[in-house]
Amino acid sequence: MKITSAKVIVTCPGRNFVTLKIMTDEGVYGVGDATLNGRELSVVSYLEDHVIPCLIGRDPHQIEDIWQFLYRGAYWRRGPVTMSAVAAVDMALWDIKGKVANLPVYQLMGGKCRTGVMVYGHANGTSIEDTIEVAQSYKAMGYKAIRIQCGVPGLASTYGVSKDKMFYEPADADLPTENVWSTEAYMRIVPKLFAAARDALGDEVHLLHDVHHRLTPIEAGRLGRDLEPYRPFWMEDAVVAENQENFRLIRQHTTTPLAVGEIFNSIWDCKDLIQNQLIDYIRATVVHAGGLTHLKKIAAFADIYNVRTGCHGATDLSPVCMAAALNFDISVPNFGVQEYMRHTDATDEVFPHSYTFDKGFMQVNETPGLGVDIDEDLAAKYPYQRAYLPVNRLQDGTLFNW
Ligand code: GCO
Ligand code: MG
Repeated sequence: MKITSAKVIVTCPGRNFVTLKIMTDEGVYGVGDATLNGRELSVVSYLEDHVIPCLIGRDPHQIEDIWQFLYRGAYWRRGPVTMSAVAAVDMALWDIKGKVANLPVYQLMGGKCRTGVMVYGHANGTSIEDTIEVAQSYKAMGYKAIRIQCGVPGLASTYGVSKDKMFYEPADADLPTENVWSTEAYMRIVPKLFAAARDALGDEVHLLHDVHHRLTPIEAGRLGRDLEPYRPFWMEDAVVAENQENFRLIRQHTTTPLAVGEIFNSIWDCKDLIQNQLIDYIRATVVHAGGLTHLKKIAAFADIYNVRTGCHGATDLSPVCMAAALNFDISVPNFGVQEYMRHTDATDEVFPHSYTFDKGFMQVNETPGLGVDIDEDLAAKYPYQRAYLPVNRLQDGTLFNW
């Protein structure tokens, strides 16, 4: 079997998605997600100019060898652009292998380890009351795990809080919007949000929270401790993760479980945090961490240290990535939870898929391959629109982490 051609499809059914489609001499094709929010066209160029020419004529069954070729063979390793491109190829090749074998990809990765994939939804609102109301509606939809984020008094806008209650999309302008941040105000409101949420939602639902890289380690230690009485499932991205020593300090001050890694792109970003048991959940995800081939290795390494998976699953990860993630989640022993933000109807129409949601769990179903496709005619109706994530400043104007 040989790869005969490949193409990159960019579409914007409400937000931008980049998809790689690999064709073979046997007529079977595979799809892979290559979306990197706010930097989409760099991955398009990386694929078109530097990856696709190297794929033609190769045997699509040699997934590991092609992965190694693209990773080691570039000489310049890692980084979000490279690893998203490698991931797209990897996903498409697993899709092809599954279709040829007439099996869903999870069967090729060892079969089901569980009956369904627990997902968490996003409840957000400008006030605590609004957030609780939305969280109640998630609970009513059957969600067992809910991320709660609310507006911060005195700040005009905050990450994680959107106008549309069901579809959160932070890449909102053709040049970055500027947000303003106050750590003090944020640290005052979050424990109140958790107290109200536990009270209103009861003991059983898992409550999650994303700090979005905003705190120093000692502030994160404090927030983690303040949240302990409400037993959060996790506190995510409490600090920036470039200096991973940061997490040691947080660990000294709180037993609130820690999650990190949505912006990690290889096992080397995860290694020290995992082997020193400084985190509880690793959020590396299929599209940004080198595909299923690489994410399997990260998960296997994490398993040794009791770290569980919690794959990133925001709306900027296309249904192709979601399908791949669900095949991964159902088959990996140390699965924790999967983020699921739901795509809009327009996106779901461009990417027909077989995965389904029922009572807080997702099912991958039995479609051979990844179980997802792209409707190219429909995709062509939604041309690319430049969109950036916001930037963030402190109240005195200092540029900060978004
Ligand atoms: C999350 C995230 C996202 C990111 C977004 C950036 O936990 O879901 O932090 O909402 O901000 O994916 O592109
Ligand atoms: Mg996050």
